[in-house]
Amino acid sequence: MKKSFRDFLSELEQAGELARVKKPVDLRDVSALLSQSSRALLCENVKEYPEWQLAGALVTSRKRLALALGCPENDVALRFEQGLERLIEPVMVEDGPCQEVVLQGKDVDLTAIPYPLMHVYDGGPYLSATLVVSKDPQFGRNLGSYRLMYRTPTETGIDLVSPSDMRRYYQRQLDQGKPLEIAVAMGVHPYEMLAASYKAPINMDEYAVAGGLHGEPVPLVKCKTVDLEVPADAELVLEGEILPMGWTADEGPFGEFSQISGDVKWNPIFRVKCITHRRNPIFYLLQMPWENDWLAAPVTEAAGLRALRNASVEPVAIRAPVGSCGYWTLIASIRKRPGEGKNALLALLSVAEVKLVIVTDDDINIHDPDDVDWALTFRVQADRDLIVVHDARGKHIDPSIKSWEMGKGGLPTTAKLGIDATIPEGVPKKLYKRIEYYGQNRVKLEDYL
Ligand SMILES: Cc1cc2nc3c(=O)[nH]c(=O)nc-3n(C[C@H](O)[C@H](O)[C@H](O)COP(=O)(O)O)c2cc1C
Ligand SMILES: [Mn+2]
Repeated sequence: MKKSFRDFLSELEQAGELARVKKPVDLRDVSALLSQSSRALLCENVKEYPEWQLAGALVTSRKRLALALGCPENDVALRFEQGLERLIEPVMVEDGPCQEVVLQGKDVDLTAIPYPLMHVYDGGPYLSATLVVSKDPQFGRNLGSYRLMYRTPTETGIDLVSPSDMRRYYQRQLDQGKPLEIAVAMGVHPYEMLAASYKAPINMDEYAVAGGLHGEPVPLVKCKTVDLEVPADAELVLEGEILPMGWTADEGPFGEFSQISGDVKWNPIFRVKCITHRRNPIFYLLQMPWENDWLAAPVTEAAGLRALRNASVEPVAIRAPVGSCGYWTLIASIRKRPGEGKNALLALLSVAEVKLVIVTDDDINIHDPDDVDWALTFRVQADRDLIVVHDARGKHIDPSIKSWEMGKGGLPTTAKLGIDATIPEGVPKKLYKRIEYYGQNRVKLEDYL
């Protein structure tokens, strides 16, 4: 059986990485509780929402990310890449627990779902652990993760500013004055969250990526009111359409995955026609920035590995540091042939909106920031080893690109920097021979303690 969201919670608990909160919790206090917890939390008793439990802080450390992916901590990127290499198509099933309860018409009420205001200054409560399904007549089915801001009991905003497949799907409907149908599944396994946030080519169905990560097909059920399919084992699903109104409604502010309290944006509105969920569902509250950043890292890293291999450069390790939100920086070590430090920079700078890339040789442990600093210190000559790219695609929420100066719907650009911290061509490797201690292999400290 494919692993579900609940299976992941059990795995966390078995690894001692999940705490159960049994005392009744006021929804308004959940955000602070999650932010203080070193473990994942499952709130079993949410005041005024007797049907629901609430889970959060599930993937807020490398350890729990590795647990989600079932691999050692430093192998996360390689494990994700493996999943991408064995795409497995989903299967349709007749029914699933995500439709045990079906609410339509007057029963559609977003206030019945326990989702609190998360960050001070947010424009409203947000649904952020979303797997959003859509379809395009030409490009087929698509998954993405998109946040939804509460507006009314049947409407939310949707953040659809950055260039993405779904933004393009929506634009194509909008050009014909039509809405875009979407289904939003929440409480799905991290593999499905990762697949949704992976930037697959536009004509690729990301359910096959989720299948590849699971190693088996994802069972899907047909939605009740839209022509879309959602994971049968999801906790909660919203069905409806993004209205053909363009980027005209204010959405935000939101505590962004950049750690910054973001600005108001202009976005369309999502109208909910139907809500389905499990009996006694678990609501997944995904807070910014750490949970988003840890989920973003393997996606950025795997895209980097692919870019390197396409450029016929051999990667050894890669890391998207969580300090750069798992998104803006890539540090990679390679097995270099002459000139490939620069080839690697060019390949990695092409990944999404990555704006800083550091490339080292394979003797550098890129998971150790001190080792990276050492390479930067002794292998870089700034007049030779930097590449600066002007006016590449940027991302709004980076304040340094001044996107606030642009009008509604505008898309910003950014400069990109690559640093080749591999041993320069012509400098003998032996000049980097590290210190060895006399007797190092013979003498054992434990024999003396
Ligand atoms: C938790 C989470 C929340 C996200 N929220 C948004 C969002 O609100 N807006 C957005 O444009 N991208 C968001 N992303 C990134 C997109 O999901 C990502 O770019 C994805 O590849 C888009 O898929 P698509 O291009 O196939 O539509 C989020 C990612 C994660 C992991
Ligand atoms: Mn896509």
